[in-house]
Amino acid sequence: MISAPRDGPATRIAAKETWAKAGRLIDAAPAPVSRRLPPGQTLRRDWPVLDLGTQPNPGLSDWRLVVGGMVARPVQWRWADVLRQTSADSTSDIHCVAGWSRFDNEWRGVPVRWLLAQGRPKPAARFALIKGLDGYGTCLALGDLAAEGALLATHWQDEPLSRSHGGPLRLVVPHLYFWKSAKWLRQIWLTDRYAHGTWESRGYHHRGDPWQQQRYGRS
Ligand SMILES: Nc1nc2c(c(=O)[nH]1)N[C@H]1C(S)=C(S)[C@@H](COP(=O)(O)O)O[C@H]1N2
Ligand SMILES: [Mo]
Repeated sequence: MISAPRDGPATRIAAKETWAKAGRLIDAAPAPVSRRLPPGQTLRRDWPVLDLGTQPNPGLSDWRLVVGGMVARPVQWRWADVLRQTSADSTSDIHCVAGWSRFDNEWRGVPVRWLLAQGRPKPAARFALIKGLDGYGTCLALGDLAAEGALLATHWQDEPLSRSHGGPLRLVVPHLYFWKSAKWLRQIWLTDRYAHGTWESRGYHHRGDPWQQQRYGRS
């Protein structure tokens, strides 16, 4: 049974009209930058390029993305398959463990959740080993990889993602330090246990939450 709300739509519309006339919240102070900037970070406007010294340049005809390991239905996409998937926009801030942050990056790509739904992770799958074409690797908990806003990014600020920033396709997991966002994405391998990637094996944190300053160490 649906009971009539005590203040109906007309009352709510009237309230909003009053707020609009009064300019409610317009004069509220914007959130201070520090509330958007995690501890120890410095804001920059440019976008540094960080890699292991090589920038792969895959021909799109040979390009493949593989999702395997503990999945019921392994996925292998060609570039044309990527273009056929659901795409979404997501604006987020970059936080690099090296201490710089960059606000308001407009990404477009395939939601990671969509990709995982194709692969159907087995119940025992808990982590994902991510590999880039340059041999780079990183490891994420499946829950972090499947977070709202996590994308397989094809575009940045309405332009195809440049090769230097990981094009044609990179991972973007905005709530973790940027080293978890593998460039030149090649493979996602689901497992039941954590394994070190490139930076994790060199002392970087297994999770990397910038708000908790999870830069180094394993706990
Ligand atoms: N394949 C690959 N992905 C990678 C890296 C890399 O060297 N290779 N570097 C990581 C690190 S440490 C950071 S800070 C970001 C840098 O991304 P950018 O060059 O687009 O700023 O990519 C991450 N993903
Ligand atoms: Mo980084």
